[in-house]
Amino acid sequence: MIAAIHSNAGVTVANIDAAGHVTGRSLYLDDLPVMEGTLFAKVLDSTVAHGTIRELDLQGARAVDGVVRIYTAADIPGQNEIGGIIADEPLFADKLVQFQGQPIALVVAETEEIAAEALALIRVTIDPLPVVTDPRDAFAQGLLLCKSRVFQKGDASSAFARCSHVFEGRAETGGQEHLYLETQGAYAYPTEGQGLRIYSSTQGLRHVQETVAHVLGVGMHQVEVDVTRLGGGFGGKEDQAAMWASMAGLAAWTLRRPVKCIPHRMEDMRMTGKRNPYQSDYRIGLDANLKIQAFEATYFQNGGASADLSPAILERTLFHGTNTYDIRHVLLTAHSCKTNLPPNTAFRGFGGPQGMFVIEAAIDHAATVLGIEAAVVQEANLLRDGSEFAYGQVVAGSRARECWEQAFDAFDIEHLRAECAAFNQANRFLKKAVAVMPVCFGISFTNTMMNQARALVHVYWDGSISVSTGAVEMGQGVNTKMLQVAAAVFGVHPSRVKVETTNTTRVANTSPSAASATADLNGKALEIACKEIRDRLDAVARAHANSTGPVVISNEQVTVGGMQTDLTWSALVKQAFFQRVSLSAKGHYATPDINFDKTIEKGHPFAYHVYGTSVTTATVDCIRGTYMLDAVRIVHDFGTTINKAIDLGQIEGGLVQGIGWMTMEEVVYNDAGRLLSNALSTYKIPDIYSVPRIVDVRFLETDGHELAIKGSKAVGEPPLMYGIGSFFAIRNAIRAFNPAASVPYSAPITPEKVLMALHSRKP
Ligand code: LUZ
Ligand code: MOS
Repeated sequence: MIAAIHSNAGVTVANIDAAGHVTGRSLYLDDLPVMEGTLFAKVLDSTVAHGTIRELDLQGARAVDGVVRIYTAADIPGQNEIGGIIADEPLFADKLVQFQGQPIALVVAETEEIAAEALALIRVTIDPLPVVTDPRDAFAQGLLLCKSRVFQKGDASSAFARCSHVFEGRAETGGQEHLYLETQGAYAYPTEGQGLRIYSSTQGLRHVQETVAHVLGVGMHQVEVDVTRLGGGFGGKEDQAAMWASMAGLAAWTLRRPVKCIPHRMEDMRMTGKRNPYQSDYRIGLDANLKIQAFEATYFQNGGASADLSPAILERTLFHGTNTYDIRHVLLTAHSCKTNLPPNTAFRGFGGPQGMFVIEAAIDHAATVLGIEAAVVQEANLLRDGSEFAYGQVVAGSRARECWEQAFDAFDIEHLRAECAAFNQANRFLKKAVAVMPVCFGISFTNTMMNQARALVHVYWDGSISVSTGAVEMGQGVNTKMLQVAAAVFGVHPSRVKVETTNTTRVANTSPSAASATADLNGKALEIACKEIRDRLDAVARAHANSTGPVVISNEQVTVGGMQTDLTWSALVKQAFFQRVSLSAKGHYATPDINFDKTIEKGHPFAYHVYGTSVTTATVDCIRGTYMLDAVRIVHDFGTTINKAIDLGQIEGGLVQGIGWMTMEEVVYNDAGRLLSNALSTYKIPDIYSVPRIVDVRFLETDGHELAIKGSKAVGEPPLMYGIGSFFAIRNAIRAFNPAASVPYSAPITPEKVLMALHSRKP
């Protein structure tokens, strides 16, 4: 892998988790020492996608030796309700089941094997009802999870009449299984005096805490949630961790014994929701200069059986419906459709990628018919400062053109195209093509309220430092970034700093670690807390040096007013302690200047946007329908990165995950709502062989953004959308073989679809 890095950013600290991960010492949920008396819980889920439960016979299961208790909806002391945004999701199906995989009962036993044995003895009789799996069908039947939304700018319908070229069509994208290496799970144990502590594999501690409290009918203060780290989340554990925690919590609470509830891979795959599949209609109008004058899209989101996060995901689809283009007349309509599938949920990009694919399909459609490169249309329409998004935010600090131009320069795209043309001349059955994918992603939770975070910092009197924030480490390196922030404020060596587990008792009311905003929000809160302690220490240092000058702590040495003192970091801390100065502080941060008014669908919801451009080269084997990605070359707007190695890892991981979504990961349910791609034998994710042969990431050097932590722009989700380029590169290669090929805008573009397209003729 080639990584040409251009940045003058500061010292890179190695990921503090790296050694633990490669030596197997890092602790995950299932590695916690098992407490004596621990019970094991297993979920019985519905094998019918829609129906009414006529009979639930627990007799046989109850009789199994070692079964402690079996829970159903009737056994819930509080509310049988776990919905995050809308209260439409029962923990256990009561009368009605609405998807295959929906929990009906929970068996709690002395061992996991006993629980599994008992599970098999439960008899459920369900009278089937009609099953809907297709979002357009659901829409036609009026089955919606929430109110439909419309983003509007200008007057699209009349603008089309003035356009020289108008194209319309359909685009669809599939679901995506999160496939975090660590499955979902929770370990709950009762604490003294009606308390409960829950170790959860979750991105969203507050949601777990409030859901468990709600299910038990107690206050949030009685439920403590603790997270060391996750073996991946990708959005799948933003809200859907609450179910497993509620199961373990319910049993631990009522039995007053520790209870573990960790699903196996196939249980996890069939019971949890995935990325929302979308089906969409588009209409695009261009003038004679290829400026997009009007764009219209209608999105049918497949939400599954309950709202979960789908209403918020729907919103982000609308925010990113015009990707990185300046379009005068826009009309975007989004419907969240209720189907009999597991509730679909957050997945890296959160509806943004689904929206961006549609406009990229529309542009590609226009370019195909006009006989030009899509890049010509893309370039003619890139955002400029002063452009206005359909949602009213005015573009400032756009890097869209810089990224685009630097990509064309650095990677010599004309030369890449010429190489492809020469190769295609020389090869009859192998065809190569290039596609360019510019990306613009908004940073902030679209729900303004969620853009807040807190941190708690203790400096111990030996000079070591304890840092707690609301950030959850899930492989993205956020703990390393938090450590860097604290070490920088105090001017100490990073080894002085311990980043603690994420815990609701130390840091309350966390927003989930999501929306690419975790390092920004928690880093800013942490900086505030650290600076408060630093200010107190500075006062002590000034008094000691008898000076009013500025205090600098660097390499643990204290300088006041430019004069070296006899104080080291630890001597200063000790002196402050002896003077009874507080060495602890709490920081609170709320992103300034953001707002959004849903009644008019206008505002300034994002702190800033992240930009980038990828250039993908693909080779298609026109006999087999297989393909290979030769190279993905990227210019990405990192700002002033705080940690190059970690940010590069996020780009590479996001890119490959996006490629997987676009080309090979196919979530398949049959008409009865049964998940067919229910294991790793039937669900293909990218492996080392499907990674592009060349991944070349260039850091666009910019001043960053004041709302980004230390100017280091958010990097979690934006790179996933570079993967969209792989769809279009493959599509272009197919058309190099067969210029009349019909290649529907239907992702993933699997080898089967490629083969069909290669030998198709336009309808
Ligand atoms: N989660 C969420 C997200 O609740 N709101 C968001 O805007 C968001 N964006 C991206 C990923 N997760
Ligand atoms: Mo996410 S999709 O940022 O949990």
